[in-house]
Amino acid sequence: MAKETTPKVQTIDPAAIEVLKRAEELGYSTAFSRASKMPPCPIGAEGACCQICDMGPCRLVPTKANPDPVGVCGATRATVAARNMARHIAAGAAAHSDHGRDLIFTLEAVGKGEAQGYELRDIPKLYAVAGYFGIKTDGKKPEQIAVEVAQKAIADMAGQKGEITYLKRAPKKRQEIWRQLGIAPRGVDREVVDILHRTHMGDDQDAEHILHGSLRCALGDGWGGSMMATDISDILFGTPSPLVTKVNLGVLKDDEVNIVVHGHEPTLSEMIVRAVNEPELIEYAKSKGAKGINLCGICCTANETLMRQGIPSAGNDLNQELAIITGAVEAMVVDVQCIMQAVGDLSKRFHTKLITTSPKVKIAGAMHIEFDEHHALDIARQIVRVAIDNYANRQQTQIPSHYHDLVPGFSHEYIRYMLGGTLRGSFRPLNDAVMQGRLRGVAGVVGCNNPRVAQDQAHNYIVKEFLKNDILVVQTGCGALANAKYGLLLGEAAMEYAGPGLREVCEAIGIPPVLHMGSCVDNSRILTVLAQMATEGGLGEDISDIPGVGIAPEWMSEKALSIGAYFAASGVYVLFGVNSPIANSEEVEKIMSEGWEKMVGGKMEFVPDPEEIVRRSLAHIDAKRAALKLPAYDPTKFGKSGDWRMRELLQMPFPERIKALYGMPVAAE
Ligand code: MSK
Repeated sequence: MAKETTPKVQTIDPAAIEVLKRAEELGYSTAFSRASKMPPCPIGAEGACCQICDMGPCRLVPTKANPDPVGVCGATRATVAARNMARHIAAGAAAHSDHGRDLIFTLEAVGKGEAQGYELRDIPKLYAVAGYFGIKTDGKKPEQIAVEVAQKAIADMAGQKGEITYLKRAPKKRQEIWRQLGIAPRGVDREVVDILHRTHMGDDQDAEHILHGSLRCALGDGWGGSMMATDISDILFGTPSPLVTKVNLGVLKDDEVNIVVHGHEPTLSEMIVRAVNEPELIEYAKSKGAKGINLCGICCTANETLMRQGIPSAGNDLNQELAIITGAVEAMVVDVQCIMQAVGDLSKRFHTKLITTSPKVKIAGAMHIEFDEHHALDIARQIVRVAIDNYANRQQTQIPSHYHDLVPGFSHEYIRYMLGGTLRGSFRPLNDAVMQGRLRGVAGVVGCNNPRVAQDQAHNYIVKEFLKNDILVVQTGCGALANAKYGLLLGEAAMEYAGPGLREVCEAIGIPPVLHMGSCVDNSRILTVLAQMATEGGLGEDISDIPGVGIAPEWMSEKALSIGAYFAASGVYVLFGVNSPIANSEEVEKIMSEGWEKMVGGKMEFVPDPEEIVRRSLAHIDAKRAALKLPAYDPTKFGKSGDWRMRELLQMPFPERIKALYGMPVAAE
């Protein structure tokens, strides 16, 4: 029986604590309370349950009498844990890549002039993507190029033989490793089917071989479906660059119609952004007694509109129920992925209209207004009207006052630009900072919230430890929102949390020490940064040479496992928190750690203790520095410059300050 916990134990977010107390008073359950009452199934949690045929389900739990149990068919613990993991990875890859597919269809419709409301916002990026696909652009209109890019991209996803086009965006050495190992992915669709086939009853039974296949599938996601989703989103909606916006439940407004977009796909939410700014709809909201329309987001649909349009975010994944419990949400508009079924029932206890919009996703009791890229703006207007009409039904509200500013929008294009300007954009200064030891290394800290651990706590702890140790952090998804809530995605955070070398880098370039790089599919942007660092020179020849790590401290979704696997296959050491879904098989743990490291240079480990995650990360980064023969990390060499020095000087009493500044004492009066 799980121990029931209190809001203060379940989250470190003051806004969430406030709303969880309200939920308790009202007697409503949330993911927090349900997780605290219902312990995870101990058999499933460790990957010990096999459900792939009707001779089972088999529970492969070792006992004293039977230390090495097998299933009815004879499947071992290693086979079952590997199959379960491979299926999770395939499901995650399918979700990301299908998201990419829908964007490709929208791009095609825009090119053909059949998509109402959309335009091609980043034409240079369209040309760059056309270049990857070998499409000739001379004399062609952007619309025609868009159609050709879309058709090539769809064919790429469905490729049956050969390898996906974007693989050539990886460093040469990495491409060769994949080809030699036979894990260069064909189309992601084929790789997902391959995993579902090979893990069917009576097929692949060799744990190592099953997991080998899962790497190929994950690569089809990271360097295929996800990377295309990112590129095409940028072409359609603009490549992000930094702007200032806000995050947390305090962005909801008491006197305006609140619309929350939630899920992952930017296609409809971008049209809703347009609709809420139309004078006619604003006037309509005013005619219903509201002061205006307030659009905000949850999860990754939030990240998409946040980084491009500055639309505030009401928070990360575990805030979805909490937003409704404020009583202030007129409509929660959901598309795909990470939408808890509980929001259906919960929305009925308030006045909130839950509106499903994807042809793939319906929730019992929700209103369904189906998205169609051909009429997206009209659909967006219809949704906004539903929300406005619902304003009159609002009852008592309780909106927490907490929110924080953040600066999102660090696309890899922007990072390149900020490191050298328009004419000399390059990753050279970043590589130099790592080589000098000013930066000890780099880390991607990404992924979800999980109510099995205190919301945001591990994200926050790990990132602060990295900053203290002069590690530049990049973030995506709910992890980025987790740390944005506490001010870590602001320039000022460098002064407060960064070690001396990282602080100098942030001051010199004028960036926060934690860079928001987008939504879950935008982990592909991190792959691009790593590829460019590897090819820039000075940090080896491959991603696996770079002193860096990837962490998912509070993961919960299958997409996170696909992301972890494609980073490992790309040469990165990846650590997951919370629990280990392969704990029932030491053999599988060894394959994914030592085995993968020998084979692809990256590895994936599940380490529930955040302190141990930091310890292993620092050891790995230092080992990579030593392998590159870089100077050992020494923070005492840096940090006596810039704003920090100015702050020290300003804190000195007057005579000492003059002496420090001019090297001479002040003459006595
Ligand atoms: S939304 S996959 S809870 S990061 Fe991308 Fe957040 Fe994880 Fe969903």
